Amino acid sequence: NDQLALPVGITLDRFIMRNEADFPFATGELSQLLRDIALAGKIVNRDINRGGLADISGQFGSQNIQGEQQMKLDVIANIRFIRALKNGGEVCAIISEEDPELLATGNNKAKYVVAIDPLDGSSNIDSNVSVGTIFSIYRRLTPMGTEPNINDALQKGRMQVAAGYILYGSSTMLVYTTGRGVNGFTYDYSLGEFFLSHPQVKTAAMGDTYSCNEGNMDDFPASIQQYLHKCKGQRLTGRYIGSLVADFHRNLLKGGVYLYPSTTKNPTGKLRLLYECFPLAFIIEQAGGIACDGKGRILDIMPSSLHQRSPLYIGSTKMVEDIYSLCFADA
Ligand code: AHM
Ligand code: MG
Repeated sequence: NDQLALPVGITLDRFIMRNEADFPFATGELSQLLRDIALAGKIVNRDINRGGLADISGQFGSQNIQGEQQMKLDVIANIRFIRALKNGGEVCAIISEEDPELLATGNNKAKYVVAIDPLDGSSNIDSNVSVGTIFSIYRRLTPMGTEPNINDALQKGRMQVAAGYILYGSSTMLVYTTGRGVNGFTYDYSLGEFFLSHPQVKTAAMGDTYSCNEGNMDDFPASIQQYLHKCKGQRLTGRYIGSLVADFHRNLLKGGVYLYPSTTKNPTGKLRLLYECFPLAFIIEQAGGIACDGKGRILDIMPSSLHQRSPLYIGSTKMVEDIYSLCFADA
């Protein structure tokens, strides 16, 4: 019976609305902003699913019949999210991985600032590997009604109001937190809706998976090399997709640790604080895990530039603490 096959869970919209009712002074702006992001995510999801047809239909990243280069999916995703955030009207400034400067939306009366990586891991698309969108939301620091400036985006991770990601994987999921736990929603294609599938996600204190690019092992700090030897000694499982959202999501659900240390090529690490490390650190802490850069908590770092990088060790608390103590002994 088809009727019975329909999901009966809570939709993302309803969930957001219910949660809003818990805040006595909520104006609905954050709720609207989350809905705007979810809508842009649905559109990008559609673009990605058609991405495989690029070569035969002359879409993303290929040449069209006039010989002009078509836009890459990460550029398209950037346009989609920026358009949704601008039109939504709740955001005064955006910092995107795709744009070097802070982007003022012109909505000077809006109170939120968004940092976003519109399509992380996009180099994986050609081989049909999962990719993701990562976002982080802050309250602006400059007074409402004025032009936003760079200081609105340069806040400690701890100041985030909400953060989340969309994983375009074997199924599409949106996972987010507003500081009251982490909830995950799975996209139902036939209905065009996200449904609550993973309420109040908690990560294990100890996992059996470690994820890093071991090809760089000889360039890692001694403490991290030592940690990896320990993982192997304990016969832990090595899993590395090379797509941050996918690696993070697996470890969140199953327990484990993700490592992106400093290397010779990337002396301060590869991943970006504002739209990669901070949002995932907020999520992991809300799920009972932890994130550090080898010196301290990720969420306590005060960024000094928009595209600042940081080493990242994130996941199950016991594993990250283990890394931290080795780094500490090394220093
Ligand atoms: P990107 O923002 O240019 O896509 O790079 C970020 C990606 C992450 O998704 C992934 O975890 C990491 O880079 C992989 O890096 P590497 O190929 O060095 O292992
Ligand atoms: Mg990225």
